[in-house]
Parts: sequence; structure tokens; C-alpha cells
Amino acid sequence: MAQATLSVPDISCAHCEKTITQTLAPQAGVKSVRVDIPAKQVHLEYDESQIDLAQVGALLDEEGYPVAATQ
Ligand SMILES: [Cu+2]
Repeated sequence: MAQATLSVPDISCAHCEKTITQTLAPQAGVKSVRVDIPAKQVHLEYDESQIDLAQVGALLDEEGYPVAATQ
């Protein structure tokens, strides 16, 4: 299991949290999603054999939440 923290500057409220959670949580390989609104970050646990950060980034991009940085 891999972990990542994504910086998503457009996170601003509970609606953003809900959209991001509903987008990522159902994806195969996503183990957990936690959105930190004040920090504008998404904490992700995922199985790297099923999904990678490029795919996650593309999904968030489609929803209007481009990822600025990943650590
Ligand atoms: Cu919002």
C-alpha cells in the first residue's frame, strides 16, 4: 500500500471535500481518501498495482481540481 499527499489549491469548502471523496473513493485500488480543507490537501492511501498518481491527477483534473504538487 502506498500513501501520497496531494496539494490541491482549489479546495475551499465541504462541497469540494465531498466531490473529491466521491470521485476517488470508488476507484479500484483507492484504500482511503481524506481531504484536509484548511491545508488544501488530499491524503490518499492506494494500491499502486491498481491505480497510480497520474490517474488520480487526471480524475481530479476532470472535476476541476488540478493537483499542484504531490509528495
Ligand atoms: Cu468547495
